[in-house]
Amino acid sequence: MSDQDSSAGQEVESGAAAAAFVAKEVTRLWKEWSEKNRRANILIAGKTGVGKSTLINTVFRENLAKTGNGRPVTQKIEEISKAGVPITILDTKGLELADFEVIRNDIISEIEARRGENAETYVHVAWLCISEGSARIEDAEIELAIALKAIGIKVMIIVTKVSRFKDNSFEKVVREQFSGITADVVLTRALSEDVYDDDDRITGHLEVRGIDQLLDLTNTYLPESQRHAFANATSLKHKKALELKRGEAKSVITFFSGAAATVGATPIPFSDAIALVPMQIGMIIKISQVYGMNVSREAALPVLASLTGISGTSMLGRTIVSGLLKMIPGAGSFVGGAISATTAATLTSALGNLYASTLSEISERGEELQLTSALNALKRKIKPQ
Ligand SMILES: Nc1nc2c(ncn2[C@@H]2O[C@H](COP(=O)(O)OP(=O)(O)O)[C@@H](O)[C@H]2O)c(=O)[nH]1
Ligand SMILES: [Mg+2]
Repeated sequence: MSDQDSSAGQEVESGAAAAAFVAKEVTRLWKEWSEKNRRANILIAGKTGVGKSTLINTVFRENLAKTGNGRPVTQKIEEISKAGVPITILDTKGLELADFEVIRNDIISEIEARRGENAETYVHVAWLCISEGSARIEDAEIELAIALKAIGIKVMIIVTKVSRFKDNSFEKVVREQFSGITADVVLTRALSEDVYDDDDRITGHLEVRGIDQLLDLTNTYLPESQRHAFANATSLKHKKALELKRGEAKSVITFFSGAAATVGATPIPFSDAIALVPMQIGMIIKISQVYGMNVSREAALPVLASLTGISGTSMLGRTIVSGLLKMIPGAGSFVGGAISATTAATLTSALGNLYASTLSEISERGEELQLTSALNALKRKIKPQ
């Protein structure tokens, strides 16, 4: 790097000590963020075959019901989760009338057991699935909705395998029967299908539908601290998912630029430049994760370093920050190793916004998101001054 960089800040900054500082700071910020943003847990109930697994695979990324781990919690409830996807689905096998009592008691006591000390396990919302084709509503379904409501769970009725989205007569019946019990009724079609005439000729095509509305409503019923996890877990196949992810990326940027603004307020044994590195690493990783990328802290550090065209860890912080300052027009300057609160925040949010819009554009093109190529695209966006 240039002479200007080597004269900035302290002359002697041991790479190892700086790296240790960065790691510690990333961990601290990570913890602070994680205390505000927690895992979301959704209960999904309904008769066998109504389309619960299909719905889970459509709504969430990575075909969650298919590829996730299913762990039997009780005889009737299975817990579905997957490493890196911050959502847990409690899938109730069947809702068969013969042993309805057992199933209902199982569900209610499982929900209550999850209300212990650990807020990570709470059930936040319930999706009660009823297939349009069943054409009737069972007393058991209504009873379950009442029991869930009684213990404070928001219940959404999901009508599955819907053929008609306008003037659906079954929807009217559902709304009537569950009036006053449920949070809302959503019509869904989780699989696309061809339409045939009497002679088996294809006469039309029905697209997946209703998922955007399901995402939208579920998001509003979730507590605020679960919305980040929910946005993360949703599949980019859906327009609404991209919208939720964009919103969550914004809150990541606000959080980390806020943290960046406090640089200078806390004395550290290095130049301010190094103090910014944890914010930027944390921010890049969190934004990546919102978009469903499996990026670890360890993986992000060298890639970020390569973004600024250097390798190795010595002088990492200063090099990254001065590199970024050069790349982001109008971010301010970095004189003598000191950065003002405004410059630190502006720099961080400029980087965050550019990165988030890069991911958003890649997603809109339907391309796969991958850290190195995403960061390269970001780098191409940032014009040198
Ligand atoms: N046509 C159509 N079939 C669906 C839809 N959702 C589920 N299915 C089919 O219904 C069957 C049962 O679905 P599944 O998700 O296993 O139901 P679960 O027992 O409630 O988990 C499967 O053959 C699915 O392919 C849908 O929206 N449209
Ligand atoms: Mg299933």
